[in-house]
Amino acid sequence: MARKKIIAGNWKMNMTPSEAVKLVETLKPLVVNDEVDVVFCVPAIDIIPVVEATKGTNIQVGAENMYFEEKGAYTGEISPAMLVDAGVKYVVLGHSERREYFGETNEDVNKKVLKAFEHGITPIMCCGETLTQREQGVTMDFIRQQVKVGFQGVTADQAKTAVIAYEPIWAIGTGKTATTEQAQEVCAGIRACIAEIYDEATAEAIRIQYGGSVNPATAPDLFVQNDIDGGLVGGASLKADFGKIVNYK
Ligand code: G2H
Repeated sequence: MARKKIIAGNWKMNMTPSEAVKLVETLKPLVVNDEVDVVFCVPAIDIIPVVEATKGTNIQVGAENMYFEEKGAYTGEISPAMLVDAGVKYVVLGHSERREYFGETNEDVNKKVLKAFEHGITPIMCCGETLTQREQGVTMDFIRQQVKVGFQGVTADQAKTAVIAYEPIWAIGTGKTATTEQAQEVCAGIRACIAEIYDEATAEAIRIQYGGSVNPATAPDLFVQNDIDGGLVGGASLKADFGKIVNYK
């Protein structure tokens, strides 16, 4: 069965709650496409107003992070149960900005991935290499490690429903999109890694996005590649461009 594309906005630390509602109202008519899963991953404080504002639409709401404990003395953190109760369906985990600025390790990401599944939230687990790693020719070794550790303890049935976002760090917010060939090559490598960990059926089912300066001009070529099942979109998800990306065909 063909995999359904998933195109997710990653708003990052943008949009106050009132700005978020205005943006949803602008984007609502533009992101209608039943052939694609459309997700808005938004700052924690925007989740409740965005869930409310997207009711009755095809838009699903995601979080940008989550803690791996159930509850307790973890000042400032957000639990999986809080997200579920607020109406969240997806959570971005292990984004390179979380890894770089907040010291998240592959092991932390793995704990979060497991916890998300436990609560029925679909993880969008990010991976990707730096420019130095690409130049040193270790891109796939590095990403395989991120995927293998990130998915430790995840069952095949869970993995089939997961989303992996391949985001080369050198292409994030820089305006440099990886070439279609570069993106397809790594996404195929990630799928092969999933086949090794699990089996072909799991590799065929899991959805792999490309992320990194996706825009309306680059999306069409990227999203028709065999192993690219949509995108995780940052900057362009904050404007009407996101509608064009969702309707990339
Ligand atoms: C990569 C991407 C979204 P942008 O981080 O996750 O952001 O499209 O701005 O490069």
